[in-house]
Amino acid sequence: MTWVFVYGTLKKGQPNNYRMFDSNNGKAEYLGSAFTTQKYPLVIATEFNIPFLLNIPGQGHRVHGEIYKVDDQMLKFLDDFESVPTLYQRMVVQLEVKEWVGKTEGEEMLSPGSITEVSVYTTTTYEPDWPSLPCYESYDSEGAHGLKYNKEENL
Ligand code: PCA
Repeated sequence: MTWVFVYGTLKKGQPNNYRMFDSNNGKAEYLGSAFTTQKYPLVIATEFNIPFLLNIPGQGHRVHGEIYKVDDQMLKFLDDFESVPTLYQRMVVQLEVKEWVGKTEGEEMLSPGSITEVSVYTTTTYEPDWPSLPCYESYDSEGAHGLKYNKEENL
């Protein structure tokens, strides 16, 4: 089992969340919500309006997202889906817990305010203009930015 922090289209209410609850892809369980302890730029880029957390700590906002526990099959699915290592790279990020609902037996219980380290799909290889794009604290495909995610098939 691996914990994954999602901040983009995999969050609840976002276009790819259902993929984590398709049993053909493996298993995922929502554990809680959190913010990155450091600031990162969360930008929306490419013609497909894809959200990317750029690995530039100290720039942007503390990014809001959700922590899921996933089995090895789901982790493999997500790595393929996110085109690791070309489009995204999975790295560990430090988080401050906001809400915790995970209750699985034997599972660590985290209270709001506690600090944990979790895997996240970030990107270290980006176009030169991406760091100067507008940054968001919490991604919403339907947000006021008008940049609706439009690549449901392949990403
Ligand atoms: N999917 C991953 C990375 C960005 C995206 O759209 C996520 O939701 O965290």
